Amino acid sequence: MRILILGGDGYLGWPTAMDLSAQGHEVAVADNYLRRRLCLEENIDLLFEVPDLDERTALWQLVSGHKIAVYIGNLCEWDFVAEVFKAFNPQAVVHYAEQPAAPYSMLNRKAATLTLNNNLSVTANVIFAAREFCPDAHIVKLGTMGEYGTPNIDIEEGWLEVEHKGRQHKFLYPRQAGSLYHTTKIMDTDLLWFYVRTWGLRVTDLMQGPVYGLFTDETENDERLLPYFNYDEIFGTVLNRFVVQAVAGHPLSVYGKGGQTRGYLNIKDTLNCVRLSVENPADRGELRIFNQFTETFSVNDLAEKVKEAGNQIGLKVEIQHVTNPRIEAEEHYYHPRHTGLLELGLKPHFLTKEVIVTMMGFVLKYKNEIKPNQIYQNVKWV
Ligand code: USQ
Repeated sequence: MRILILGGDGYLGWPTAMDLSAQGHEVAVADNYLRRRLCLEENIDLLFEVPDLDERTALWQLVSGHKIAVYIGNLCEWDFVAEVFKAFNPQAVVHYAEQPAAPYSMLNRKAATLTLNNNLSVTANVIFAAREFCPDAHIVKLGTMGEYGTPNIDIEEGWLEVEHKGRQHKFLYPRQAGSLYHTTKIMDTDLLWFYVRTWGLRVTDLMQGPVYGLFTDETENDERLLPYFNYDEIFGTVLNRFVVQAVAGHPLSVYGKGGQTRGYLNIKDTLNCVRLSVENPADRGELRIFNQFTETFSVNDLAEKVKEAGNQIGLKVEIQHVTNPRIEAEEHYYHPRHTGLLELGLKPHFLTKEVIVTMMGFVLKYKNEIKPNQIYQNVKWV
């Protein structure tokens, strides 16, 4: 298939591009390096530098023999979007091209406005481009489990059958997010659902939990192909942060009581979920929703796992409960369903001690590059 990956420079976009290309699909990536620019502006350092898309795709062609086309430009601008869709004529579009960090969206008004404008404009442009240039193409959109929040009832897979005064109707499952970033994902889902109903688009919305890890089949043997690895408060996800903190000898930063529970997945499973979705498309006029995670853990569970793994390789790991900078429930019910992707054939990679030890072994090589001032950046929800 011809698969266009929007946000192809990112933590997940680049590994997805290589994975689909390795399966023999014809892949193109589009990106404007927004994440790199925001990191520079906020003085955020990555654990290691990563080459730009021209260099990465050249390297990929060298090691795999597969070519990935690169389009550099801003997907908020219609002319660029139109040019890419006309030139590549995709059969599937994987849409990662969003400002992806909850803390960044809560930094200040400018960051909030950028998140709103960027995320909603790109989604709208993807919808308009699909309709105009490739109405049969399948849009695979990265949403987030955070759209649902932490309700006191079971979370269904996208939809809820509601009975009211003796009558029944199926609605999108109620959404109540915990950050502006997560709220833009709710708005994306609403936009997609409106245009699925109105124009009969073909859409899969993936409600993804926090991702951890670095290594995929394509990067395991060549570290030059690795994705970004953020461990800072703004762009780093919790398990990746804990691994770096453990290696640096910094206490693990558990926010508040640490009972916050989420659905997590290994980066390898992100790629598998996206591939399964692309290769088994939604129907025309269907908004298909999958909850994309493999296991649920509280922050306390993760901290304990990282501590145990660290101890196994001789690291002294402390856990510290710090004041929670976020507004979120710290003890709550959490029971989300996640059967759709398993039914499509997903074989999960679970979070074992070995997985954490392997990550630590890699991060240890960069121990001297870790900057403790990145760990807290003082972003507060209030
Ligand atoms: N947390 C800590 N200590 C830390 C960092 C985080 O206790 O040092 C807690 C947070 O308060 C939260 C949980 O760990 O309760 C997860 O935080 P996170 O930063 O790993 O994840 P989050 O901000 O929710 O966002 C990440 C990705 C985002 C994706 C989302 C999936 O950055 O792109 O959409 O995970 S989900 O959380 O399921 O909505």
